[in-house]
Amino acid sequence: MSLLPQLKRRHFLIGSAGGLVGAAAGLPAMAQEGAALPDYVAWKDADDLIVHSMQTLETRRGAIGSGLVTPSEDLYIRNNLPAPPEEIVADRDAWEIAIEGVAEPQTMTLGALKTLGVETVACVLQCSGNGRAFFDHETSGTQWSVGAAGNVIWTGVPVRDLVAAMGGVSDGMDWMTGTGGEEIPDGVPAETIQVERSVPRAAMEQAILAWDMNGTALPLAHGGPLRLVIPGYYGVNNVKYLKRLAFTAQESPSKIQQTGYRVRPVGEKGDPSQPSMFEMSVKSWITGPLEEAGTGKVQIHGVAMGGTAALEKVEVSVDGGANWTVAQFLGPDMGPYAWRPFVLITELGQGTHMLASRASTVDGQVQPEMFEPNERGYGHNGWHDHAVDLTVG
Ligand SMILES: Nc1nc2c(c(=O)[nH]1)N[C@H]1C(S)=C(S)[C@@H](COP(=O)(O)O)O[C@H]1N2
Ligand SMILES: [Mo]
Repeated sequence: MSLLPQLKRRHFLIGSAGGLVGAAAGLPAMAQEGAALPDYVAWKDADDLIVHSMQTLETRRGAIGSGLVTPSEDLYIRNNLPAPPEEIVADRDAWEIAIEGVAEPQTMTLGALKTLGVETVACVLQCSGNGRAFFDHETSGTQWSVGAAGNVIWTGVPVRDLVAAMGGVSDGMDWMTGTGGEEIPDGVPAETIQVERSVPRAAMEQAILAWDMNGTALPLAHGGPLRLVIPGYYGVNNVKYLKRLAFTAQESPSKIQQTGYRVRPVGEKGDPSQPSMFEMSVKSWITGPLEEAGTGKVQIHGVAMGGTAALEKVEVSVDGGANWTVAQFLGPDMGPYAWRPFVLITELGQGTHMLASRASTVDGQVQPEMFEPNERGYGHNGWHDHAVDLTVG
């Protein structure tokens, strides 16, 4: 099985040919190439997406390109539970949300919420398991390569404004807890499957309750009518179909909080003492060209994110990391939580070149070469595994 890591790292992610190599080698079916889009996301761009399952769709690496904003049609999908029915977005302003753990708790409609304040923020939405496919050990879960991430513009009410309108957070409430609106089937204990996540209370400073994404009403598939968005935090904390926002003394008792999304050594079970997938780290990856290019001038494109801090620079290597050149950012800076497309224009001779990118933040974080494995394959930002082999000639 010594071929396995090689295949996973170098070949399967690059389009359908790689998928066939994987299948022929008897690897588990990682992507249903050509599978039709599920009904609830039928409006998405099938050509730009890999359908891993009904609940998990990934943006193709090449489709990311130099996209400053990820079109909604291309944005990945990750549902832990089946999405709620379309009815919940029929009358958006009638959607109700309970606000708890504040001086004056109340349940209010989305219509009323819209009167409390509004802000627009651009941020990366990224699944904790983005990059999971690059680990050498067998990881359970969707084998995402780079496309469980997108840069999205959200509009909604700042949680700060909401809290201020309700007399402030009650004493001792150290956590901000969001509860998803999926229906829990009868007989199933809610905490076993409910998407309920708690984050440190300080995250309320940048969090918003969003009703609009990329300039249109938030689609059901991405959490409409209302979603908790926490810029700088991994996807799972951005609770969709938000029905409750509570400031709580403890972390949620839900399984997804207590044992899920916990970083631990390979082979170990999740438990609440381990680090949770909260803040994202600095990361970048090449988005093109991915397989072949002609000799001469080439534009090497990619995207880079700082996680919670602004980017300082992105460097690109065309020789597997021996030499690095600072790339040029493309387009406007949309703030510390957004990603920035970059490009390096260079000349390449015939042969195979290993293209890599390495991002750094203004506060000194640098994307590492290697990333230590962890049981569930969370948080991979190692530049080596994210590199691509380009054949020129
Ligand atoms: N209510 C609810 N919120 C949720 C989820 C979910 O299944 N239900 N999945 C989480 C996970 S793991 C991720 S990565 C993101 C995915 O967001 P997207 O489907 O809009 O891309 O939503 C998060 N919020
Ligand atoms: Mo996720």
